[in-house]
Amino acid sequence: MNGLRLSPSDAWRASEHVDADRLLASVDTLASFGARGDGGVDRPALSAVDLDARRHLIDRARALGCTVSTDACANLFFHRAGTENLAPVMTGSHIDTQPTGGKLDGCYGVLAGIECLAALADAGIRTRRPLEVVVWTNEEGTRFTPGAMGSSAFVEPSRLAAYLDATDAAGVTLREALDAQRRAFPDLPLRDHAATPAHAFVELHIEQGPLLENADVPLGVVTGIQGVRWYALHCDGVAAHAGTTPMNVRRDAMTLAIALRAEIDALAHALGGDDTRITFGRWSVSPNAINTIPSAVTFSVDFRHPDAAVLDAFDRQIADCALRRRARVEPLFSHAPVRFDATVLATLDAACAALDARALRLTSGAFHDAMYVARHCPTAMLFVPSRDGISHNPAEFTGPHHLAMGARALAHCVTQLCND
Ligand code: HGY
Ligand code: MN
Ligand code: MN
Repeated sequence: MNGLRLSPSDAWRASEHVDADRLLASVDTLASFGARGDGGVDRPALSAVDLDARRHLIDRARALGCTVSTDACANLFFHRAGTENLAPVMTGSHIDTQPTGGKLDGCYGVLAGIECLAALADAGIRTRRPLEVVVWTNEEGTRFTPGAMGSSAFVEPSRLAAYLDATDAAGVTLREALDAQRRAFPDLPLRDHAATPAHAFVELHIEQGPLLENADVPLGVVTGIQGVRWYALHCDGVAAHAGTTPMNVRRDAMTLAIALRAEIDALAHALGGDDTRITFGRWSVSPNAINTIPSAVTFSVDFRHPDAAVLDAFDRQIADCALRRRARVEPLFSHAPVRFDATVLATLDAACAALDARALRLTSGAFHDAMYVARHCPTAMLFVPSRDGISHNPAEFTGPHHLAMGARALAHCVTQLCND
C-alpha cells in the first residue's frame, strides 16, 4: 500500500471543505423517505420508499459528476473518476433501516461519502485513484434474511442465488424486489466487479453503543467486528381449547419455547461470559389466538461474541438443546469475527491526528458490510459516538459536531488512500 504520498495539504484541504450544514441537511432529507411520526425511519430494503431514497441519492451523485452503476444485488456505486484508471477506493454503507430505526444507522456513512465527493469538488482536488461511494443492499436483514446481503454478494457473487427466494412478511421474494429495482432504474449499467476490484474500503458508521461517549472521545478507529450467529427455533405443540383442556394433557408450543429460550440463554452466558450478547427478538405464534393453545412457536436467536471458538461451541450446543427438547433449529446467518487491515487503520489514525481529534481503538459490537468487504480488499471502519449508546431506535442521535468531525476524518483518509 505504499506509493505516491499526497502532500498533506490535499487530504487536509479535502477535510476542510467538508460542509457540516450540507451534511446535516442531507441527513434530514434522506430521513424523509420512510419517516416515522416519532422522528425515526422505517425504510425496508428495496421497498417503495427505499427506491425513492435511492433515486434521490443517484440524482445527487450525478449532480456531483459521478457515473452511477449497480449490480445483480442492487448495490449502487457512485464513481468519481481519478486522474488514472486505477482500482478505486470505496467508502459507503447501507440506507435500509430497522422498522423502528433512526436517521443515522448506515445512512450517515453513505451521506458522509457523498459529502467527501462534494468536498473534493469544492476543493478542486482530482485524486489519482477513483473514489466510489457505495450503497449496499439489505444490510439490516430485517425484510430479507440474512443481513449484509449486498456486500456478501459483491464479494462472492455465487451467494446471490441462495438469497433470491428469501421472502418478506408479505411473501414478496428478494427476486421480485430486485426486479422492482431494475424496473425503477432501467438505465443503470452493471458494474464489472471482476475488472474493477476495490483498492481499499473505509466505512464510517455510528458506534451504536456506549464506549466512545463513556470515554468522552469523538472518534473510534475500529480494529474489527465480533462474530454473529442467527437462528430460528421452531417449537411444535397441539392446538386445543384453552378452557376445556386439562393442563396435564396439553402440548403447548409456547411452554416448550419459553423453556428452550431459558436454556439457550443460560448456555450463551455459560459459554461467553461477560462478552455474551444474546437476543430473542422476533417471535411468531400460531394460531396466535387468546383461547387456543399454541400449536407452533418460532423465535429468533441473535448471538454475538468476539471469540470464534465460543461461537462454534454455541453452534454445537444450541443444536443439542433443540434435539433434546424435540424442537428444530434453523441456522439463518453466520459470520466469523473479523480483523481489519493495519495500513487502512494507520491511515485512519493519521486522519484523526491531522484533525487533532482524540481517537479510541475498539471492536464493533454490531456487524457491518465491512465484515464481508474485508475479504475483498484492505478494509477498516471509523465510528462516531451514539448518545446513550442507543441505536435501532428512533431516539438514535449523534451530535452535529461529531457527525462533521467523522466526515472530515473520512475525507482526509479516503483522499490519502486515493493516491496510494
Ligand atoms: O445487526 C447488526 O449488527 C447491524 O446493525 N445490522
Ligand atoms: Mn448499520
Ligand atoms: Mn443496524
